[in-house]
Amino acid sequence: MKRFWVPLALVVALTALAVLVVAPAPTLTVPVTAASAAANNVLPGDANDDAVVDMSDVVKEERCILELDTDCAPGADADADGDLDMGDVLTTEFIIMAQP
Ligand SMILES: [Ca+2]
Ligand SMILES: [Ca+2]
Repeated sequence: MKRFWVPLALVVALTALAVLVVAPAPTLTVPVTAASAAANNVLPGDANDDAVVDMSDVVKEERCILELDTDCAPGADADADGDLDMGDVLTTEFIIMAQP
């Protein structure tokens, strides 16, 4: 019986891996109605508009992406591409990690 389950488990694992590798990643993009951060000379990543980029901005961006908040500052568009998505969250985290 074990001879049957081991190859079956291997096939299931490889199929799941193939689905993860081949399938395109879902995208979640929420347009930002305010102009991008670069256009307004605002602090990139400052989603809550307190003139500091910290983890509260990451939380704010995530809440705006999930439409739990609607008052994200233009700095939420941290990568200045005109929309708010997980790329901005990552960019904000990179900004935070680059701070001394
Ligand atoms: Ca902030
Ligand atoms: Ca963006």
